[in-house]
Order: sequence, then C-alpha cells, then structure tokens
Amino acid sequence: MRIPTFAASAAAIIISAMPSMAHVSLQQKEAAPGTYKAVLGIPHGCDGEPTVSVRVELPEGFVGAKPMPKPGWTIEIETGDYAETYRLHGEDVSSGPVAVTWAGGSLADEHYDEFVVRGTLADAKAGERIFFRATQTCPSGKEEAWVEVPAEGQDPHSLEHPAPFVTIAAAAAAAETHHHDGTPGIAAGDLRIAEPWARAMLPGQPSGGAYMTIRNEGREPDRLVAVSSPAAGKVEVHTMEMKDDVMVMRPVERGLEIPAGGTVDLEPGGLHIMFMEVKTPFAEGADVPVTLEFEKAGKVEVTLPVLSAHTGRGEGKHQH
Ligand SMILES: [Cu+2]
Repeated sequence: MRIPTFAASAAAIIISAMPSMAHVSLQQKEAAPGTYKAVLGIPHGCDGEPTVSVRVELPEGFVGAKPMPKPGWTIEIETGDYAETYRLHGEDVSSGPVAVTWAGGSLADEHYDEFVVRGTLADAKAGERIFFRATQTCPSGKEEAWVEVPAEGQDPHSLEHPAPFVTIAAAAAAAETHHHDGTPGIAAGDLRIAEPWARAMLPGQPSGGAYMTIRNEGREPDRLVAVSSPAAGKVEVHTMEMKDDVMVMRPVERGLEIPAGGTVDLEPGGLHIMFMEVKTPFAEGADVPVTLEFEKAGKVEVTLPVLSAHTGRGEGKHQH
C-alpha cells in the first residue's frame, strides 16, 4: 500500500504547486479617491464545484456602498458602524453597508462572472491599498476565501489567496490612466473614436471582445458596417441583452448606427466588437489592429491596446 499512497500524495503536491492562474480580483486596480465601482471577477468555483454565494467585506473608507443587482441572485446587505466618520455629499456618514452577499445563483466552475458594488473611496491616500475580502461558497460547503492581506512590505502576489485590492492613485495620474483627459481620439470624417481597447484572453480561448466610444459630430447618421482584423478569422459587432434573466448576445444586423450628433459606447456588458477564430489569444500589453468600415466615413484603422490580463478574463461576459 505504500507505493499507491506515495503516488497519490505526489500527485496532490503537483496539483497544488501548479500556478493558481485565476485569483479573484478587482477589474480596476488603480483608482483616485471618490466614486469607485468595485467589479469583482470570479474566475472559477471550488475544485470543480459551482459558486453559489459570493460575500464581499467592504473595507473601511468605502462609504455609502450599493451593490448592483444580478439576475438570478439575491442580495443581502449587512450594515454597521464605520470606524470613522466620513463626509459624503455634504453630510457626515458614520454607518452604512459593511458587507454584501450575493446568493441563490450558480456560477459553474468553468464560467466567469462579475459582481459589482459601487461606493465612495473617502479619505484614501495615494499609494494606499484598499482590500475587498471576498469569499466564494460552493454547494458542499467548501469555500474559497480570498482574504489574505499582505504584511508591510510583502508582495500580495506571493499570497495564496490574496484579498482583491485597489491601489489609490494620485488624482491626476488616475485621470490620465483612464483616458478621461479630453483627448479627441481618432478622427475619421465626422467620427471620433476614443478609448479603444481589447480584453486580454485566456490561453486556448477562441474569441475575445473589444470596446471603444464612437462619436458622430456630423449632421448625418453613419453606420459601422464591417469590422475586420488580421488577428481573427471573423469579427462582428454584437449586442448583449437580458432575455428571460439570461444574457444573450447576437450580431448587430445591417450595421451599427452612429446617430448624427450622438455617441455610441461599446463597453463590457453591452455592445461590443467580437473577435472569433482568434489565432493567438490577446495578451495584456499587446496591440490588436482592426479595420472599422463605416458607410460614410469609410475605412478606419484602429489599434486596440490589450488591457487587464489579471482580471479581464477575456470574453468572460460572453459566457453568460
Ligand atoms: Cu459577443
């Protein structure tokens, strides 16, 4: 019996030594003090089991929090006193939500999903890390608790189950990071294309998403009629809608209208450009070239920086 036992424990060691490739983490890893939307990415369940509840402890200083409802999940908000009193919208606030639990749904181990809670990062200082301790629970009672906080000077990436965190940026730096600096973007005729980006994909993932803002400063509507890229066999513009509590996405027919004087946002959870038959999964830091073809403005070449390899989890949104 010794040999089989040894073999079994050796296998267990190999498994646990494999890189833990998908930690629960926050989509936006750097934020200025003020309103913050904590988008918590849940990339897997507990050893093959689905996740049936997600609880997030809201950190001190994250004030006036409100969770975003999720179809198929109930929300429980725990309230309590804050350690300090904060000034929010001209009022002193000393208590409020301290934890949020989504329950009643079932997120399969092989699926990815996001859980969102918005609040205000009050009195946070540049460089400070704010931790959102999160716990996934599975039907057998097993838990994945992402609650480890690094000691002073310790690298959070060295922890096995690090609590997701956001780092407070200096106000000006954060504005620049998120491109809300008034840059006009790419101009093509009356169109202005701003903040284009693609989401990093997991190895082996066949399709990915890209996002941007398209503004029409002209007096005539235009239409995005075709998209192509050497990086993908096929590229389409998709809509995403709730249908009977299920997210459904489908190609936009007859092109995407960009109304005269209007702005169309392609963003995660909504309209998006979808790359199918992707040869090499998009890796964070890479650039993806894409050609947008508009009815009036003609062809526009855009380079999409690939962002958020840690949390984007590629086309996670497509797996609903
Ligand atoms: Cu899609």
